[in-house]
Amino acid sequence: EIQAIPQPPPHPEHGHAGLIDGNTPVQSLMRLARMHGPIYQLNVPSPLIVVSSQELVDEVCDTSRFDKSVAGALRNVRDFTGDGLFTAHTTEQNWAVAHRLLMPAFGPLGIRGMFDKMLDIADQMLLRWERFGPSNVIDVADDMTRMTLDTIGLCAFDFRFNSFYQRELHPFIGAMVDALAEAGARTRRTPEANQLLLSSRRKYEHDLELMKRVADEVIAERKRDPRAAEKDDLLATLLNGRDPITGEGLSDENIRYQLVTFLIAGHETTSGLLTFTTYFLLRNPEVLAKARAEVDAVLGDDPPTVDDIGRLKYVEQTLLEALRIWPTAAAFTLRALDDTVIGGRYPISRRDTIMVISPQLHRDTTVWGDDVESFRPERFAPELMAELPPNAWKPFGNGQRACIGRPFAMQEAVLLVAMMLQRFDLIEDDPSYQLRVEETLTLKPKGFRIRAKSRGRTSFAPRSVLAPRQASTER
Ligand code: FDE
Repeated sequence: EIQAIPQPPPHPEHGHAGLIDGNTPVQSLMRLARMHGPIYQLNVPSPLIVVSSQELVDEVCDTSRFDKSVAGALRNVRDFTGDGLFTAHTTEQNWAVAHRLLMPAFGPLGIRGMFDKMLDIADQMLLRWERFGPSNVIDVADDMTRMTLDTIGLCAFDFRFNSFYQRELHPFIGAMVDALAEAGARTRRTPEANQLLLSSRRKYEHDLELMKRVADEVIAERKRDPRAAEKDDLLATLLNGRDPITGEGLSDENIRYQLVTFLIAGHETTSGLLTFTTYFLLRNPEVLAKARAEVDAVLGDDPPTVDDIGRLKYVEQTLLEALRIWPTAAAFTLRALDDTVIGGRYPISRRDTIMVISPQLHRDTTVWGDDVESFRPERFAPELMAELPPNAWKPFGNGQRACIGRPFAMQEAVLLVAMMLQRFDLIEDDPSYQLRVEETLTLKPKGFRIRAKSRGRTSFAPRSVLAPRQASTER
């Protein structure tokens, strides 16, 4: 029988929008799900249908009936990422062209080729931890953000942000964080208010301009590089690639959008993932001990190699479990291709926006059991994973619009966690720290600090990084 989708009672003055805390929208939506169940509708003012049970999410993940919707905050993010991969509509020609062009660069082979660069940056961070010694307090989110920005910069664009040689985070990060926040805030104001708030508007325009400038600088540096023709990284593909189907390349404007897209998507989420994982490892000493034992067995005293990554199974499981509890890209939006009914009774119009709240999905007790809040990487043992019902774990989104950077992010994260455990004993700076999840479209633990005591294994860099020219002279 057709039934209306439950609607929470609106806030007396501000309607449904008044039920959402602008600083923590995802956590507000999770709270509403706990109160009103796995499907509810908010009119903000257009209908937003929030789903969070495995059963309903499985249904809306059917790509023959539903497609990604670029709605809400994401539509505003188009102000700076345009028809780049993340914010393009699936129907836009540029999505399909860029998808075909960039998939190989981020596939298994492409990622293997980035290993030495990932090691280079990870080593910069850990060398710094060594040099500053065990009394130095490390803001984990801050360092992980430097690490992931430098990694995407070097791997995708052969561009060094050199964040570990600067006191402040690169200005791109501030501009990005503020612009993402404003893109979110704008959905909660009327268009008139957005026009009238002059100072926010100027700041937003300034931030957008800054991101554009960084992208242009990266491109200009490549164009000046006498060895540009030898490079085959993501930037080379963007600049020179031709779509095998249409024979087309990307426009200058679209290349800039892709650059900003990869700089944002390629670091913010992974940085949060690494910070949450560090937090969970420190709060779960038995898990930490098990991960450490694996790292010592696989790596011993040697520098990690690309083939070690696949052997660090339990380390990988800790990351998958961190992504279950706090998936850092916490929501994705869909629309029905035609008017339809889900759950056998809830009518959905083509005009509605459907939102999947992944952290709530990942707390579906019918899938994960009653201990959904406990950090138990054992859940992701291969034999148990094979038994998971479909679409129960969605930290990387869905279907053809799922994360293109997944293998990249996982290789980077496994490598970093392994190197960190190989070389340091980690100590929480403030054991009374209470997890605070900060939201800037992505999620991150706020104010989590540690100290790192060297285990006596010192820095190393792979031969290819120390002597990049050697290989060619040997030929
Ligand atoms: C995408 C993505 C997604 C989906 C979204 C929607 O649907 O809306 C998700 C959920 C994600 N992604 C997540 C994530 C997490 C992590 C850690 C990451 N991610 C990472 C990364 C890195 C890189 C480079 C990236 N990432 C990128 C990306 C891109 C480009 C995209 C879009 C795709 C398409 O085509 O659409 C994504 N990513 Fe991520």
